[in-house]
Amino acid sequence: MRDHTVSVDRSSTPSTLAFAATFNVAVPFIDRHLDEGRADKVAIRAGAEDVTYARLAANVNRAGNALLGLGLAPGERMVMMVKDCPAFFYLFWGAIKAGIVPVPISTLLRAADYTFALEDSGCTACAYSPEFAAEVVPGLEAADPGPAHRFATEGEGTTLAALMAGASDALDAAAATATDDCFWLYSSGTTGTPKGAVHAQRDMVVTSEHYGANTLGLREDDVCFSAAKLFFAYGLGNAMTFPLWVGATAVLLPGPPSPASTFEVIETYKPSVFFGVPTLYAAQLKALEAETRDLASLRVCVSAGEALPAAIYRRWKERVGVDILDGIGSTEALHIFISNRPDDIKPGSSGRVVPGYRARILGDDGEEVKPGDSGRLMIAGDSTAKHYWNNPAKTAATMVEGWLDTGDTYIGDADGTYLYCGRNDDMMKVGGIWCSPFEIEAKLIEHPKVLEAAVVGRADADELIKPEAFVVLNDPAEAGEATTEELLQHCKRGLAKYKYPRWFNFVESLPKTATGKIQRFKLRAAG
Ligand code: 3UK
Repeated sequence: MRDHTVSVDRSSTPSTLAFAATFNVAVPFIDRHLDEGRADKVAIRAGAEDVTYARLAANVNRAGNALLGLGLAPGERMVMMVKDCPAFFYLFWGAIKAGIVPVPISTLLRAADYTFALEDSGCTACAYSPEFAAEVVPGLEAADPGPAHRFATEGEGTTLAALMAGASDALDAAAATATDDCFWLYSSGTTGTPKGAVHAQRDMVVTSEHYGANTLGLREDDVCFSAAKLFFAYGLGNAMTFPLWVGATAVLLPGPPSPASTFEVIETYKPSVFFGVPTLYAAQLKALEAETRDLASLRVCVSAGEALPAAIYRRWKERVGVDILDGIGSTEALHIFISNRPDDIKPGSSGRVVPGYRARILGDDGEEVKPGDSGRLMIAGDSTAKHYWNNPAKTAATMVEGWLDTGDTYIGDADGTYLYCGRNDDMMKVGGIWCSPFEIEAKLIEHPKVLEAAVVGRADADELIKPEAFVVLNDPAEAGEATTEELLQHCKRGLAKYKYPRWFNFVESLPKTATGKIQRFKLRAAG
């Protein structure tokens, strides 16, 4: 086999992947397209800029040479706080091709978070979009030791753009193997200090083939648009590795995703696949009540990050005429490992295990539970992180003999589908029975007055845990006793007796992480 190639056999499911002994993943994702005749095809569309596969490959080489020219050595880390734009691709793939380990970080963080990541990663370089300088620069100044090299992607002085302008557009791929360290992503979950999940060269191939190509059925003529940003494992797959893997086109939105900004992109660039999160779909549906938008280019939509309530799936299907495929993924697994499929959808569920992955649901005794019973979801597959950087205790607690503990509680149905119940520590025991906050939230969201809901356990006067609801109404003016009574009756009608919320709080918004996950622990603490 030629160096840096991967052979893909799709005659069986899952596809069989065979990696050359010397394998640098930048070659099949970037350079392969020139051999396959896609030099003039547009790989990236961002604002007014279209980047062809030929230009992408040349700029990846320039960025890689620029990093080597600074003196970065193979294996060293480069932290990047970069918006969704072509430079993200150049830096990320240029680093990988040169043997340097890129570490994309959320661009929504504060200076102290950046200081932590810069110190924890022991990086020797940091690249950032000038838009984020107000938090990144103080974060860099406080880092001890900070990286030797720091530069903005564009603007005044020594920038990536300036370094690339003086760099050669030819670069040989650094030697590596399929299981060597390739890039990291910080995982924060809903609580706790971020942990660097170390991913191998092969991991992006595995997710792009098993989920992107085979589950979503992405093709060369698709145009992918992700509201989730590239720094998030979900966005990294959606808007970069999946389209690149099949020779398709990615559309980027550099700014924040809102109903207006995402509709604008869809109407202008006519993507065929859209990737969002449940909160955004809910907000988009609300906006569509007041305005009409042309979303006819979409053939399928994807939701991940948190569970998609069945009511949102149905409303979207009714109004937009397109399915939303819910799937669960994680930073540690790199992308989605249980999912609905275009031809196989069970609204309100996460769907089935993606071929190429394995799943088990364990009870408190560590044994697999029966179908219909809830337990801890463990998964295994070839894209899971090797370990957490510099954190053997967390690694040992989460990654056990090839299995990854997701931290989620799930029910496996006898029909092979998986039902999300909540994070392990969000589950409530009500009247001695485990009760899923998500089930009650999904019931509340069915009600036409409800935009979003979160449910937590709270002790009543007898110190017994009962569900408490936090509700965001479509029209805040309807908060009050009459609506409380309506929601109460709605829940009593549709849920097992013990599950209806005993308290209702009307709130303006729910506490969420940067990636859109409800922070139920904050609501518990607020009580
Ligand atoms: C939760 C879901 C129910 C779940 C991610 C797609 O979200 C991603 O990664 P994170 O590391 O969080 C992982 C945790 O998020 N979750 C994600 N998707 C769903 N819960 N239904 C879902 N569909 O608690 C999981 O453990 O931020 C999502 C692809 C790549 C990703 N990294």
